[in-house]
Amino acid sequence: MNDRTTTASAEPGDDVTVAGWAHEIRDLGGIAFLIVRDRTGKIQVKFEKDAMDDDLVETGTEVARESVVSVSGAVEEEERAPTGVEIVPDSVEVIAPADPELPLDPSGKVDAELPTRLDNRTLDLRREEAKAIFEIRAEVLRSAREAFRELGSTEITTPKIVATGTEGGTELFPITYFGQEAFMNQSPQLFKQLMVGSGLERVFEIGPIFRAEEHNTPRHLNEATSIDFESAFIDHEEAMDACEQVVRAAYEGVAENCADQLDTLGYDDFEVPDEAFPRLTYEEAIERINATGELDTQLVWGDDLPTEGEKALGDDVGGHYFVTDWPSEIKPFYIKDYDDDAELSTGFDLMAPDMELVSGGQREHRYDQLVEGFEAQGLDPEAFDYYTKMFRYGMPPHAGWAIGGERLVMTMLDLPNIREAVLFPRDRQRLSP
Ligand code: ATP
Ligand code: AMO
Repeated sequence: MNDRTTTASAEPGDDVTVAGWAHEIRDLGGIAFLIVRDRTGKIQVKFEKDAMDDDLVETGTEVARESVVSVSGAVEEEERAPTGVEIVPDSVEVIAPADPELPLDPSGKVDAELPTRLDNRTLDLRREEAKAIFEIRAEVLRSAREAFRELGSTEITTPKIVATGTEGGTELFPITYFGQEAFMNQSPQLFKQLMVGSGLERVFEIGPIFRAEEHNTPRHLNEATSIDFESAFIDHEEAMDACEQVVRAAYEGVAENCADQLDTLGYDDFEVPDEAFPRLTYEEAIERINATGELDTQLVWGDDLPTEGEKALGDDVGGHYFVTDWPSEIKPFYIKDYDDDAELSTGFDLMAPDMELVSGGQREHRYDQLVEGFEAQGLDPEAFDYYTKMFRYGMPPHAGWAIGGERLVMTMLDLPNIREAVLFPRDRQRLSP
């Protein structure tokens, strides 16, 4: 198969072998066409029944759709062919026949429900639209990595089996680790912080996070991809600058390198956000939400922003925006409060625009205050000794954030369900494939 040509590179005058899937067969009587599809596109194979060997015609025109085939022959110019060229075959081989009963139609002519698609993801990803999402997702990760490199940060990978949680006790998946209780990690938070005190200073990680989320919603997963950044010697304002740079780079990468995929998905107006993302304080955010009149009860200081509130404010602002200066009590222990106001935290969220895309903040790097913060949130500082003790040996001021990778793709492409952006989603009902 090494002398195989892709369908996209078959040129008139060439003698080629293409291999791919039997996408469609059109039998018009005296003439029949087999459309072969591979990752680069499709090509028409022409069978003139009277002029060709019967076995060849039979193999090429009676093959079950979605079988894997290999076709050898001459490429000819043909303006009636969908791509302007076609293959006149001298051999057709069925390499792997498909069952004639397919669980879904990869040509996309018959719509399938999301659960059916997810149960048969391999077939689903033969559809151009589904495939385009994952090509775009790959470009998002590639351009994020490049932006992290421009920021001078080093890629790290941290353990996913851990002894303690960080993002709230109820959302942990417990596992048994050689007879000891352990958990799937909810966030690389503590490890990335430990790295800012190492010689690396500025790090990023793109990896899985695990959350036993209570709710089955279109924007929550139980296994998600976190795009984390953490840097020594920056404050929360600079962390927001870096966050904006990475999010923008992802949009730019997609705009520059995924024109075909955007076209397949029907986006003729894909826009890279051009304005700086506005930074609203939490206080301004609740005032503006209250002013929309969309909520039954008015929000007061200390309330978390409810989903309807986020939607109302997202409609009001219209694009990405940060919410800053949150009440300390609703942000995690590792976020630093303002030095002159212990009620006010340096934590921030980035909204996109009606869903949280990023959380971050400046971190508490002072040992005594960090330990007090654990106690205030009812956590046992002893259990986190592996983390806190490093704060006794020279931990610089630092800040960072995490972007939800699937939410980035979802909000960028306006996907109705986050599962569209995951190959094999994990949710309350779904543990396989
Ligand atoms: P039949 O006798 O059954 O009509 P035929 O061998 O006479 O078949 P044509 O009349 O040449 O075939 O073509 C049938 C249809 O296929 C026509 O609509 C024609 O436009 C189309 N067609 C013919 N050749 C090609 C080709 N190479 N690519 C795309 N369409 C083609
Ligand atoms: P947070 O818990 O807000 O912050 O998570 C960061 C981002 O990850 C995404 N996300 C999810 N996406 C899909 N399904 C989920 N269940 C899910 N949970 C989170 C969201 C969210 O904004 N340690 C902090 C980050 C930091 O401060 O650096 C953290 O994990 O897009």
